[in-house]
Amino acid sequence: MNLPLVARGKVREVYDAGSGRLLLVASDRISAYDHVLPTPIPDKGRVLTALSVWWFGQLTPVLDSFGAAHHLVSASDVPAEVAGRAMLVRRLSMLPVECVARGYLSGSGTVEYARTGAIRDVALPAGLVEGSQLPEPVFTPSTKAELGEHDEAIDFAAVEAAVGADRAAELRELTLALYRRGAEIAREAGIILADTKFEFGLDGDGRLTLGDEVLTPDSSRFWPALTWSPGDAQPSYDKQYVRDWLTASGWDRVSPPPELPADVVEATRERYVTAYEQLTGTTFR
Ligand code: Q0Z
Repeated sequence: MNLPLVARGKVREVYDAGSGRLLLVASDRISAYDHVLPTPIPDKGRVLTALSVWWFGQLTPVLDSFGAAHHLVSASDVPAEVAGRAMLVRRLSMLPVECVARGYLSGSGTVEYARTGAIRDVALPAGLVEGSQLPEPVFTPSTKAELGEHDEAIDFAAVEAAVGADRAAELRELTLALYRRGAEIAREAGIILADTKFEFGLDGDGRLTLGDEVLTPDSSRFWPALTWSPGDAQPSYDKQYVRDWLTASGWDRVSPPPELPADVVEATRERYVTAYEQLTGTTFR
């Protein structure tokens, strides 16, 4: 393949494909508790890539309604060694904000709410618990952290300062519209899309463009709708077997993580494939 590496994340890489294009490559690596595990999940990279590609199609009407676009060029015209797990995309000038939408209270959102009764600039009713659906989805932007750091929450004024007031308002409205449509589609497939993160950029004509991967279990929290029960920690649709096994193993979450047993690998692979098949209504492969 031999393309220049542009960026590397925990579980994926970006290469310069020339002609103003990038190649986004998803690996089979999986992370848990902020560590990359030594055991890959077969087909994870292909499932997440196929899911992103499918979502770009589903979200095109929402993007159109905003006069926006997405960055996907092709998932088929890619080097053979990454076939199925790579997307050829237009190279954008990325905006320096992670655009997160939350429809449910979880994780850092629960911590913020418990401390302040609000999430960012949005006051919330009393009595919400981990897993509660929010009255309305909330835009909770963050800064892009360096590799190994955590994204840092920012308020809306910081988004305005970073990209201008008009662009900030557009990012908030488009993020929430994309989340609402994604959550509606997911819910029909028995999956709660608790929250998700989008990244946007500007193309050569200055057009607002949805980039990165979209609405995958790596960029979102997916919960099985069947077991949704506010007040408890919600099981992750995809990673719960991994987390449960790591916890039961006695691993301290600091040392290098242990190898996963074959049954946990297979159950986790099956969750990724099932998520894809439930959402798209098509067979994987
Ligand atoms: C996205 C990232 C990943 C590590 C660069 N269309 C685009 N134009 C310019 N830059 C990007 C994109 Cl998608 C871009 N990232 C995030 C992705 C590994 C970091 F696969 N980095």
